[in-house]
Amino acid sequence: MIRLHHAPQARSMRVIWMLEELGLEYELVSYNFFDKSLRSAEYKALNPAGRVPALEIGNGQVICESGAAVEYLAELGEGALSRAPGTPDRAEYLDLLHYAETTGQHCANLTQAHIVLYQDWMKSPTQMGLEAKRLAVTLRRLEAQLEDGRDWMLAGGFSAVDCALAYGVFVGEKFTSLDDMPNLSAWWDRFKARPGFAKALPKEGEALIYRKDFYPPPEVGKPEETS
Ligand SMILES: N[C@@H](CCC(=O)N[C@@H](CS)C(=O)NCC(=O)O)C(=O)O
Repeated sequence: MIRLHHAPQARSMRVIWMLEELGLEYELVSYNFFDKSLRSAEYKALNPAGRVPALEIGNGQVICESGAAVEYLAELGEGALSRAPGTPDRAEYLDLLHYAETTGQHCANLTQAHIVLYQDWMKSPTQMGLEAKRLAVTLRRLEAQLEDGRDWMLAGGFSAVDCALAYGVFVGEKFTSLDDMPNLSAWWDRFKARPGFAKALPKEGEALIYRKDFYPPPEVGKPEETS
């Protein structure tokens, strides 16, 4: 039995979406992102970096990178969510699958800046503003990807790429507006309408990383404007 170690609103959502899309049976073990349970010796035996996801796939094997887990799952069975070597979408498939972490890193940096660094003196407004802008730039590449009217990120149809990128949009819209990205907003609506989408959302009573819908970047003036 596949077992997924997960924290609500974290990158492990990508893996839940894949498992749901594939209709695979799995056990979900949910952790509180803040209570240090990801730092326990027991958990670190699974994922030495103390992060989620950790995907137990049997025979003692564990995948600790969400992108690798998504790719591994995509290749199971008929491989319907993957794009095999030699197929027309292959290069774009790999590129976007890994691009998910380019969006993800800004989400992680912004989460740290707005939430993990909880005291004002810990925060850098300059860095927060810059990260929000850099996140928006990465999302605009996805807006352009959909410019030709396709429904999903690859012209050939829904794939693991959509599941991988969805985390960056789920968290990304908490830090930057999608209002000027109509293609991406419509893609996001389509993604949220898929039957497996809600399975990755936090359950009643689970600790949330994000308690607000939106975390605006702080106002930062240039030195000459503030003096
Ligand atoms: N590149 C890794 C990053 C994993 C990662 O940093 N996960 C975050 C949650 S989104 C985490 O577990 N953070 C806990 C921590 O940094 O203490 C992946 O894609 O799986």
